[in-house]
Amino acid sequence: MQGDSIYLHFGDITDSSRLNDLINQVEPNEVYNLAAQSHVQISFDEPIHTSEVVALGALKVLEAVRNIGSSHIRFYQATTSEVYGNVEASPQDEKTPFHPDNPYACGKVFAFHQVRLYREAYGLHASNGILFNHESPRRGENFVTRKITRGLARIIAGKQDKLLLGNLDARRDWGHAKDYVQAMWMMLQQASGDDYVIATGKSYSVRDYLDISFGSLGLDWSDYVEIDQNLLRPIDVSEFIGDSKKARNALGWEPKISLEDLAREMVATDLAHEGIDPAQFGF
Ligand code: F7E
Repeated sequence: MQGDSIYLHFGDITDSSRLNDLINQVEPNEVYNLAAQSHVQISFDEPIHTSEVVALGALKVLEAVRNIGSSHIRFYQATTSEVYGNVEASPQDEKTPFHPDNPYACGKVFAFHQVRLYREAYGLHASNGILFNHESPRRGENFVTRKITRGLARIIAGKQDKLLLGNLDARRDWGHAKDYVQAMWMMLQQASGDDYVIATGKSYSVRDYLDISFGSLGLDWSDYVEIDQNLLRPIDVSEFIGDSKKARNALGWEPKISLEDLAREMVATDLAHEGIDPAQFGF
């Protein structure tokens, strides 16, 4: 597919021969591997598919990059705060031990080490961005922030009465995807590859996110939210909070968008999707 400056090539991350062909054909300067089955709860239901995509998929892209034999290609791997799992240490930084608590996170730990190995063994300019949760109005509808803002907009539109959720006590370090994509790019502009934690350093509960988003429309979420036991995970990480001092010092990166502004942007966008003018609510 061709646009003004974007070419979209189709391919499957689990298909090595296609990846080899594409890397040969495109001859990229930078490769960002963001491909994943990235939903934690789904990874409990589909651990094998998740591992094929998340773990072996990353290795197949690395191999395709190595096979082309071009030393100029720079590689970014989307690693995740999920690699830390329920560790005692808080906040988590690049030295915090990994303790993955779901199949998705196990696959990401495998990929993390492959990236490090390709950097050390083959001299590849390869970086792991250990990104904590990052959200935007484009977030998939089955992740909690978007599920909440979309559900809220549908409640206002009269399309649903209730919002079913799981663990409201979980705490996450949520940032805006726009800030985090900037960090990915910054990593590949460095002289050599490395591993960096990207996080805001602040953690909020799902309850806090409900307060902010429903509160922005003057509503009390407890009038609408019900707990669905099926949405509770076999293990859920109770709190993530990241320390991104290394990225702040080495890359000069810092997050610019607050959780309040992110939630308001998501609420306003979901209202607009329902044909409701967010200005009615003072947005
Ligand atoms: O859950 C709780 C849930 O699915 C956040 C992915 O991008 O970030 C994301 O993983 C929290 C969890 O994201 C519902 O139990 C309550 O404690 O939005 P989430 P996640 O699992 O943190 C990391 C960094 C990644 O790498 C992942 O790929 O919210 N929660 N009720 C719920 N979560 C969902 N999805 N749906 C609920 O109804």
